[in-house]
Amino acid sequence: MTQEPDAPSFCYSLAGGRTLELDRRRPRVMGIVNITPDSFSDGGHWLEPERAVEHSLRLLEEGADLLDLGAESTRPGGGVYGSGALDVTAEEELARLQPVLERLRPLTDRPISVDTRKPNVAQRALELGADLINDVSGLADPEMRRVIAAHDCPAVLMHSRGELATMQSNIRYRDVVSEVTSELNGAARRATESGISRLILDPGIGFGKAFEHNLELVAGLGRIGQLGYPVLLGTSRKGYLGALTGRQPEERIAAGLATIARALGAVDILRVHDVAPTMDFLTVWAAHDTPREAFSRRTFPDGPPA
Ligand code: HH2
Repeated sequence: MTQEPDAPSFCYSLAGGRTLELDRRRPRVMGIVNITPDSFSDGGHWLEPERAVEHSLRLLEEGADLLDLGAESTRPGGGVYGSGALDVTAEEELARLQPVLERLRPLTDRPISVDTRKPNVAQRALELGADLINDVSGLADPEMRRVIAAHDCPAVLMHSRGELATMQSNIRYRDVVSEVTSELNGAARRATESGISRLILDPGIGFGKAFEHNLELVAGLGRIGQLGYPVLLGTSRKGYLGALTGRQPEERIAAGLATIARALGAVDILRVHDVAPTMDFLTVWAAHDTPREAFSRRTFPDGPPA
């Protein structure tokens, strides 16, 4: 994380009257809460509302700057996840999400994002106090754009190509970084024209991307940042890290941290399952740029160690 004096910063006001301050010199950490039976790495762990709330509070205690609640698995089909996630109706998605959001909202002032592709789920989530919407289908649905514009809230616009069920077959790019950047630019323009003024762009790691595309996108993230919006990266526990290391999803923490190391300086939000190790990583990384005398007495009550 180089301390570039001209690193961009953004201050986004949120639907709930809160704010999200972003500073590329110190990316924010978004803790993932999957209220699903079938997410690729933690399906079924937090399906019970009490357990999802407990897990959310734990991630906040570990230092998450914001949370991302998702009640539908979006693991793509056609690749390592076989036929991919099962379709979930809006009713089912809301039945999972609502009790968690209702209990969690009064317990934290940190921003809560909701990961959904469905405008009516987004609408209800915003009424229940969600602060922003994360849409893995890139705000392609005009009704989703209308809901977000009407609530005047920020949105994560993630890149993907094709339908979830088939996007991991027949993947073709000539130059993945240029093509993803240009497609994100087009989608951002459509969103802006629909009245959405605060966007966060995401290359969509693993969504319609082959193994090498994920590596190229992490290394080339700076190009997406040049579009002038904050950038979110979601590599946590993903399949290509398993292909590189041979490890199961929960064992991919170190692999995920390596992707973060590559992205630092070009990313504003890190979407992760493993908040505590990510916080440790960012703290120690940043410490190398901090003069020793600047460490506070809160960090070292007896003064910095010799
Ligand atoms: N990845 C997943 C889900 N939502 N949203 C954004 N913006 N970017 C991502 O990379 C992204 C996302 C997949 O991860 P996870 O939520 O853990 O899995 P599942 O979709 O199986 O619930």
